[in-house]
Amino acid sequence: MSTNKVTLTQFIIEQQRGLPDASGTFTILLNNIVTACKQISHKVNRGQLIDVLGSAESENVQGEVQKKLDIITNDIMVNALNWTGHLAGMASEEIDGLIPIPPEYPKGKYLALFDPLDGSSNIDINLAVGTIFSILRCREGIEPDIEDFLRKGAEQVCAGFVLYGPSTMMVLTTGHGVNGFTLDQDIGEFILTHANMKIPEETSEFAINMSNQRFWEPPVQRYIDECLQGKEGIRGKDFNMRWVASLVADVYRILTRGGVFLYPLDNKDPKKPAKLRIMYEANPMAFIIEQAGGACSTGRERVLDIKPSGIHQRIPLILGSKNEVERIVSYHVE
Ligand code: AFP
Repeated sequence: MSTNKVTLTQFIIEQQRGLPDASGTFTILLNNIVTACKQISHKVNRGQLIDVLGSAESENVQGEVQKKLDIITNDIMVNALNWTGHLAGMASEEIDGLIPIPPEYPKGKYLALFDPLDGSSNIDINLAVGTIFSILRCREGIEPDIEDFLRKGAEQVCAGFVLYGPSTMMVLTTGHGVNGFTLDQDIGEFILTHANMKIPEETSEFAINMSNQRFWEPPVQRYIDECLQGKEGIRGKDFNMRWVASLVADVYRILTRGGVFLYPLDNKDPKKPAKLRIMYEANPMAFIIEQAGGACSTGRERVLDIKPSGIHQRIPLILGSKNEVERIVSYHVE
C-alpha cells in the first residue's frame, strides 16, 4: 500500500503552479472553504449530541422552514470566508440579499456562492447531506452588486461539493477535470482518493421524485415511461431507480457509477415551476458533471449557458450520463 498521500492542499498548489498568473490567492480561498467544510462535517457528525438537529422555527428567503443546521452551517461558511481578503462578496441560498464583506476587511477578486447544507430535510433522519459552492472571478476593488453575481455558469472558475455521508468527501473542479478527496478524520486532511472522475456515457439508472409524476411535462413522462417498460419496451433493458432527495448524494452516485438525475419542470405549484436554484445547485453541479464527461440541461438549453435573472432563480435540472441527457433533450425538441 502506498504511503504517499496527496492532500487537497498539495493537489491545488501543484495544479495552480501550472498556471502563468496564479498568485496563490485562490489556493488560500479554497483552503478556507475546506476549513469551513471540516467544521460542518464535525457538526453533522456529532448531531444530536451537540443539539444541532431539528427545526430552527424560522423560514429562509425561499419560504422553506429552516433547520438549526441550515443557520449554523451558513454562519460557519460566512465566518470562514468574510475576513480572508480574497472575496469581494458572497451569496448564500439561506440569505435573501448579497452578503457583503465587513468594512474592516480588505476585498479581493473572487465571489463565493454556496448552499451551506443541501438536502437538509435529510438531516433529522441521519441520511446524507452536503455543502455546494461556486467561485466566480470579480473585478478587483469594487463593491459587487447583483449584476456582478448574475453570470453564466460557464464563467465559474471553480465548483465543488462536500458530501457528509459514511465518509466525508469533497469533489472539486477548476475546469481541469474532476477529483474526489476523502476526509481522513485522524489527520484532519482531505486526501486525493478519486482522481480524474469520469461518468459512464450509458446508464440504466435514473433518479427522480416519482411522486410528482402527474405534474411533469410530456417529454419527461415519455422518458420515464420508456425506462419503466424495461426489457419489454423500446429501451430493451431494465432500469433501476434511486432517489436520495439530497442533490449532493445523487450527483456523487452518478459520478461514480453513472445515471441520470431529473428535477424537471412541473405544474404542481404554478408559483414554483422548478425547484432547484441555478446559482447554488444547478451551476456548480453542471460544471462538475460536464468536467466529468457528462451533460447538464434544463431539457431546453445547456445549464452553463443560461444568464441568471436573479440570485435565487430556480430552473429545471437534468444531468448525468451524456447519452441519456441527450435523449431527454431530444424528446423536448420533438
Ligand atoms: P432541502 O435542502 O430542502 O432538503 O432540498 C434538497 C433539494 O434541494 C435537493 O438537494 C434534492 O435533490 C431535492 O431538493 C429533493 O426534492 P424533493 O423534496 O422533491 O425530494
